Amino acid sequence: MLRFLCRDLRKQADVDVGSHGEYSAFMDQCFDYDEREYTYRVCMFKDAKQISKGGGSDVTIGYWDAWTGPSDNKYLKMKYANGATCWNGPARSLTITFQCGVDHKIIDVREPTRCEYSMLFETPSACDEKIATTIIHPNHEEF
Ligand code: MAN
Repeated sequence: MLRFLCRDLRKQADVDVGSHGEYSAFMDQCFDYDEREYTYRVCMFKDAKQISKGGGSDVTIGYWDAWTGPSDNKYLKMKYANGATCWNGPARSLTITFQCGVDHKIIDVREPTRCEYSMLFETPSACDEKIATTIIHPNHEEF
């Protein structure tokens, strides 16, 4: 029992949940988005799936990989990679872009390039960096 607890704690400690822990609320959370053909489900820091509404088995579109935002805003994007391989194509992958908003929810899912999915996700966690900057450095001129 204790061994399992330790393992879970270690697993959580290994995950990068933001420079101020702002994405810790995502731990063990899954989110769904329905579109015409599929439901997309992302389980944060774990995997992402494309679930067919017309039956058929779920397709994994990626496993948790890394934060991939630009160097000055690393926590803007995250990537799920090495999903089920497309016929004649690459392994499926998903990039999530976060935007500051009131709720934790998926706003949109697209497949701009075949088997490369992109998701727009609204969350208060993405507002944190700006807030922290304002509080810690209220007046940049002083520095
Ligand atoms: C399935 C889905 C699509 C993908 C094709 C590629 O139909 O996973 O999103 O483009 O396979 O063959």
